[in-house]
Amino acid sequence: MEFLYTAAPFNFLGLTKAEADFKTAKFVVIPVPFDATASYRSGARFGPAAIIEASRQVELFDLESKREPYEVGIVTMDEIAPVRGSPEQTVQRVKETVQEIIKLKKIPIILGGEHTVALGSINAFDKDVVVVTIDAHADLRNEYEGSKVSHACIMRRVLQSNKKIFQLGVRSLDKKEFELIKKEKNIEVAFMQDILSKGLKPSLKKLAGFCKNKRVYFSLDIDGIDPGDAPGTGTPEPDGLKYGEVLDIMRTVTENAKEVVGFDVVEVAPTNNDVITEYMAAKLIYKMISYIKWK
Ligand SMILES: [Mn+2]
Repeated sequence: MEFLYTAAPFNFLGLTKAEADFKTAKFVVIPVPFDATASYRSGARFGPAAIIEASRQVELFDLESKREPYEVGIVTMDEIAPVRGSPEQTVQRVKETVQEIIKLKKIPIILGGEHTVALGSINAFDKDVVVVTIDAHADLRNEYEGSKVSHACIMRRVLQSNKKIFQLGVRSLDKKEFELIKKEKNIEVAFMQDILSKGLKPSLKKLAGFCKNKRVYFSLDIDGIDPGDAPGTGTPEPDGLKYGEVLDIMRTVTENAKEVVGFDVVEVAPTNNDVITEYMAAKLIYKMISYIKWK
C-alpha cells in the first residue's frame, strides 16, 4: 500500500513504483559502489548513492526537448555487490549483469564506482561496438601498481578486445601511453590542449565521423570535466571540459550513432563540502537519456 507523507523513493529520479517498472523500462540504472584500485583520493564507492540522492532533485521536465524524458521508462536496480580486493571478479559481475540487461533489449546505465567497473559493461558487448570516452586520463597503461585490471589500464584492456576508442579531454598520461596513441590505429584522441587552443568544433567533427552508423558505448569519467566545476572526484586534473561541452559531445554521439547501446558515469567521489559533482552527474545522465530517446 501507499502511505501518506512519503518522500520520493530512493531510485534514479525518485520515481514511483508505477513510473519505474522493470518490465516496460527502456533504461536500467546499475549502481556499482566499487573503488578498490583508486590511487589518489578514494571514495568513488559512495558515488552511486550520491548520484541517486541528487537525481531526486533533478527537474523531470527537460527544457531543451520540451518533454519529460523519464516517460521512456527508467528503472534502478539494487547495487551490484562488489568483490572487495578483486577488481577482476567485480568486473565479471558487472559484465554478467549487463549481458542480462541487453538480452532484454534494454539500455544499461552504470553508476560508478571507479572507472574499472566500465570494463565489465564494455566487455558485455561484441567487438563491433565502438567506445567514446570523456576522461582527463588516457587509462592506457598495460599495468598499474601490479594490476592489469585497474582504473589506469581500462582503455588498454578495451583496445585488446579489438574495440575502437575515441577519447576526449585527455590531459594526463605517461610517455608510453602517448607513444601508443601515436601508433595505434584503433584509438583516436582529442587532447584537451587542442580543444583549448582550437575550440571543441574540430574534435566534434572527427567524433561525428567516428560514430557514424556505429553502435556506440559512451563512458563518462567525471574527471574529464574541469575540477573547478566538478570537484568531487579522485584525481582532479586542472583545465577540463565545461558542462555545456559535455552536452555537445553527447549530442554529437547520439545524433551520429546508429544506436547508443549503453553508457556509464564513473569516478564521482563526493566531497563533504558540496553536492555539485553528483548533481551534475545526475543531470548529465538524464540529458543522455533524453538525447538517446529523441535523437
Ligand atoms: Mn580519469
